[in-house]
Amino acid sequence: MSKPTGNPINDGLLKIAGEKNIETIWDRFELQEPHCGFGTLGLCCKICNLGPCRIDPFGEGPQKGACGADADVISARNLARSAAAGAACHSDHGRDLAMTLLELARGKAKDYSIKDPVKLRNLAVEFGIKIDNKNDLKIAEELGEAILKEFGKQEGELTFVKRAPKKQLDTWRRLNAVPRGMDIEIVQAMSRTHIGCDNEYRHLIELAIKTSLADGWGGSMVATELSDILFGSPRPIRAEANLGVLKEDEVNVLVHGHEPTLSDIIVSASQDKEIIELAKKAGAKGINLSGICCTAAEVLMRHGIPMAGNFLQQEIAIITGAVEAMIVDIQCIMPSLPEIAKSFHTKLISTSPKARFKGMDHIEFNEKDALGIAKKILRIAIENYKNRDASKVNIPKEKMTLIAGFTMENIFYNLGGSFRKSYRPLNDAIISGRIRGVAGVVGCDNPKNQSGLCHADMVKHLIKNDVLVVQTGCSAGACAKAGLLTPESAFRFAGEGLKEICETVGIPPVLHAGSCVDNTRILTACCEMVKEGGLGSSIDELPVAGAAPEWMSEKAIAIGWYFVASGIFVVIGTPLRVLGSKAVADYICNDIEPVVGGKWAFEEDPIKAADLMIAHIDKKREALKLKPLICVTP
Ligand code: NFS
Repeated sequence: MSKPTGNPINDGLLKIAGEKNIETIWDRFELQEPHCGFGTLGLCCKICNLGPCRIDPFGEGPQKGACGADADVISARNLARSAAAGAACHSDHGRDLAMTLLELARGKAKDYSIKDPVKLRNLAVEFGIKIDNKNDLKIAEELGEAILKEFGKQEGELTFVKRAPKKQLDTWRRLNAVPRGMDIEIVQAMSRTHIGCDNEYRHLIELAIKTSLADGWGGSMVATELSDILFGSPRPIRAEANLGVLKEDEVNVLVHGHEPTLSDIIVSASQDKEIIELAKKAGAKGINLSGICCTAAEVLMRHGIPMAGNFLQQEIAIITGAVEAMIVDIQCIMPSLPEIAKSFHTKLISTSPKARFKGMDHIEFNEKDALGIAKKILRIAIENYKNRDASKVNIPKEKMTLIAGFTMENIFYNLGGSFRKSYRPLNDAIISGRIRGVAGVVGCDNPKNQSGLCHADMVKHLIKNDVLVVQTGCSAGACAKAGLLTPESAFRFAGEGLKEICETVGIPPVLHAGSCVDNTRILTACCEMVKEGGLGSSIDELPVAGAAPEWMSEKAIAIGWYFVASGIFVVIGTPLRVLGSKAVADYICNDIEPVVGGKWAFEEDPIKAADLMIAHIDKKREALKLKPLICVTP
C-alpha cells in the first residue's frame, strides 16, 4: 500500500488496490525514488551516441560531455526539446480539428456540423477569407484549408499573433521569435538541438520561446477556436466532479484523453434512444458518461458531462469496479491501465491511429463514420454491464457541483451583463481595487505533490487575497473537487472586494475555462484587457500571473514558456530541469524579464508560490499607479 496521498478519496481506493496487490502510479513513483540527480538537474545528455554523458554538479567530475557540451548547453537543449514535444502535442491536436472541419465541409464527416457559425465567420475574416455570399460549408472549407496551410507555412508570421498587443508583437519581432508555421518551428527545434548544432544557451532559450509561441498562438489556439466552431462555444454550465459521479445502477462509460472529436460524438451516441433502450435491456437504468483528463473538460464545458477525475485518478477510476468501458484517445493516458483492468471487468478501448496500448482493444476512430463507431463502442460497454461484479464495486460518495464554461467571449456577458458587453467592468474592478488582479492556475497533478491539494490551497490563498482565478485542465478538476468552482465559494473563501464582484455578477471566484489547449482563452482574455484600456499597453504590464503547481508533462513546459514569452510571470511547483546550470536558471528566472516581460519562478509550497504571484501582481499595480485595494483581507 502506497503512502497516504493527502486525498481521502484516492487513499480509500488505494487501500483496496493494496489489498489486491494492484500497483498504481503512487507505488511506481515511490520505487523511482530517489530520482536521478543528474536528470533532475538537467545534466544528463542522451542526444547522441557519444554518450549518454553527464556533468558532475559538484564540480569534481566531468564538466563537459564528450562533444564538449557543458551544463548550460545540455540543460538548455533538453529544455528546448521538451517544449517542442509539448508544442507538437497541442499542434497535432489542432491539426486534427482542422482536418475534421475540412472533411465536414467536403461532406465526408456527416455526423458533425457547424455549431458556432458566428465564430466560423469571424475566424474566416481573421484569416483574410471573403465571406460574402458564401454558405457556412464553403467558408468552412476555405478556413480549413487556410489553417492547414498555417501549419506548413515556411515564412511570414502566424495569423493569430496579430491578436497580441502591438508592444508584445514588437518584442517578439525584435527577438526573431514570431513563429512562421507550427510545423517548421517544431522541426527546427529538433534540428537545432541535434549534436553539434545550436550550442549557445541563450539562443537555445530563444528557440524554446519561439517553438512555444507556435503552440500558444498557433496549435493550441487553432484547437480552441475550431473546437468551438465544431462542438459549440461553451457557456456557463452547472455540472459535477469527482469519482462519486459514477453510478451503481447505470452503465458507466469514461472518456479519457484529449480530442473532443471523439468524446463529443460519444456524448451524442450516449443520448441515442436505441442505445439507451439497449442499456435498459441489459438491466441498467441508462448510460452514465463521464470523463477523465482534458477531454473531460471539453465535454464538461459544452454538455455538462461530469468530470470523474483528473490525471492521477485514471487508475483508481478502474479500481472502483464500476466502470464498464474506458475509451481513450491520446495524451496523458497511462500505459499501466490494462494491467489494472485485469483485476476488474472494465473494457479498455483505444481509438486513435496515433496511440496504441499493449493489452487494450483497439477500435479505430474515423470522422467519416463517427457516430457509427461511437455506438459500436457503447454497445461493447453495455454488453459488459453483466460482467460487473457487485462485490468489487466501491464508488466513493464524494462529488461536488461546479460551474464551468467560461470563455474569453462570454466573460463579456458575465462581468458586464448583456447590456454592457465589454471588459470594462473587469478592468474597472481591477483599477478601483476591488479585484487585485487575475491569476491563471493550470496544469497537471503529480504524485510528487499532494494529489491535487496544492491546486486548491494555492487557489484559496489567491481568492482570499482578491485575485480572480482562471483555470483549465486537471488543475480546474482539483479545485472543482474542493468546491471552489461555485458562486457560493466566494462567500467562504474570497476576500471582500472579490466577493462583492462575484456576488453582483453571480460568478464563482474561480472560473473554469476548459482543457489545456484552452489556456489560449487566457491569452486572448489578456489581450482584451489590454485593448479595453487603463491597464497598460501590453500583457506584461497587466496585474496578472500564472502557475502550474503540480506540472509533469512536456505540454506544461510549452504552456509555461508561451505565457512567459507573452509577458506573464509563471510559478511552477517542482523546478524545470535546469538547476544544474546556474546560467540557464538565472536567465529564465531573472534576466529574461526585461527581454520578454515574463519570467519563471520555482516554488513547491503552494502558499509561498501564491504569495510570489500576489507580490508580482502588486508590483504591476504599483507600476500602473492603480488605487490601493478597497478591502485588504487581514
Ligand atoms: Ni494539461 Fe497535464 Fe494532461 Fe490535461 Fe491533465 S495532466 S499539461 S491538464 S490531462 S494535458
